[in-house]
Amino acid sequence: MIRISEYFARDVAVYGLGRTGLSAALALKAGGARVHAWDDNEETRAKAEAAGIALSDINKRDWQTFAALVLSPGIPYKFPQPHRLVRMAEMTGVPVIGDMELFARAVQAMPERSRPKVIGITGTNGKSTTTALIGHILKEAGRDVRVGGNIGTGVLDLAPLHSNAVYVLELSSYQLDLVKSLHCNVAVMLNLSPDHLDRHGGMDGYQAAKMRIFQNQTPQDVAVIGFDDIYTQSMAIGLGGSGVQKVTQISSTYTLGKGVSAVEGRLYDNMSGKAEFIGKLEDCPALQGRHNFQNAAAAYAACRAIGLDPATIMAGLKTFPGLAHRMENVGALEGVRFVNDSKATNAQAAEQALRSFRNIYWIAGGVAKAEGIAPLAACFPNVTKAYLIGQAEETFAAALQGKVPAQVCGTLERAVDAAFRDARASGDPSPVILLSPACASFDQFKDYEHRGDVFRDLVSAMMPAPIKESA
Ligand code: UMA
Repeated sequence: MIRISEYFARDVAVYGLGRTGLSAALALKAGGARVHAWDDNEETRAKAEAAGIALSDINKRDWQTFAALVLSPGIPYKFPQPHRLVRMAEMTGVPVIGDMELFARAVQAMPERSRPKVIGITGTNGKSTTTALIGHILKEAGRDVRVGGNIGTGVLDLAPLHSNAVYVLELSSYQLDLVKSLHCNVAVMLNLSPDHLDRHGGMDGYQAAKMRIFQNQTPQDVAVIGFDDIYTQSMAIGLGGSGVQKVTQISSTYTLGKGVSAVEGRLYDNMSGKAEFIGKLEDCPALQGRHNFQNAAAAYAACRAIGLDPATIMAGLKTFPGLAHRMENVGALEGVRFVNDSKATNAQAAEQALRSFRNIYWIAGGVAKAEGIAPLAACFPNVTKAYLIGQAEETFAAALQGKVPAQVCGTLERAVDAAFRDARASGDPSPVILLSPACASFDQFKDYEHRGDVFRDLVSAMMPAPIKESA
């Protein structure tokens, strides 16, 4: 745990006691703050109490006494409208911050020479894979590395700050909205496309939240920026021109005049303006597909920025095992393969999986993004039938009408059952049951990890029990 002593002997409200809130409450308590912790969910409150956090209903407290409100990223901050308690904090002049801000300030409070290095990773798609990949490469290279943030481990749950450590942090737009002091020695912006627009009041707000990853960078720092979409292209050009930090462009689409390219999986380092061939990504089993080439190029550039040599990075790319919930094979039964791609919370992310397989029995749905599944039309020929769940099921069924046979299933459990029955009976060569929802999960699950875990459990429950050896 990273102890937070900034609020020693002061009152701090912590609202939301999921991963973020609970770790923040424990870190603040360990640093001597008087923590007033609350969650609207009874079960979550009970878990927090069991972890040693005394509850205090902040709805009924005197807000003038609070030095800060630590807000969980899932609770609306500005849009669609600020949560009632956020408005309360604003009215009483209480700063609203997130766990990432507590981390950032703890780092800034250290003498400059003994601060750990921070690599932040954001973007619409691929940020978890790139975060895990950078963590893996650094670990294999013998670095003291800690991986957390949106990827699943609350940042304050990571091992204590240490001058030789490297913190590799996945940063969501929700988390970036709640951070002011974070200084990333290396900031990675992979790509940008419309996502979470309801939470940011539109694309401008979403982009502005993402841009916060670059705030506080200095000329010694590096911004690694994708060059494959118009949003990040303009960021790369804008930041490059400003000269505030060094900018390394990366691309899986273009052979860049200066930067790191991974076109067709051939990784080239052209950062000095003289192209050097680094390796073929076909030798990296967990990094197939153009989206992964972009992730690999970004990880390469970030690790170079932190001082690793090209051969060490290439060795790490080759041994990367891949990520749970991202095109994860979770089993095969009677010739039917099950793939968990629950992390695909929007159409762009789902497209990667839908392009990678044929004879797909596609489980989709949940809370749809503005673009729905229309951008996936080019992948429909790969889909034999769709099984729709959650809030989006009727809208998706209408979008698929006349293009792909679809069944409205309601729940994931019913979708898995129906898909397996059809896939088994189809006689298709190598059918794949693919959970790649193109939707957020919050209507039926805690988050996309919970959705993927439920899918994995449903698949495991279908597997024949192992034959026990007699004694
Ligand atoms: N709550 C209330 N009142 C409300 C609303 C919520 O009390 O009105 C409570 C809920 O009961 C819950 C807590 O607030 O206990 C919600 O916390 P949270 O949703 O912020 O979840 P955490 O467990 O803290 O997880 C967060 C990230 N979740 C979100 O951003 C939604 C996790 O990212 C992250 O791994 C974790 O912090 C550690 O950093 C998940 C995610 O889905 C994986 N992220 C989104 C994405 O990737 O698209 C952004």
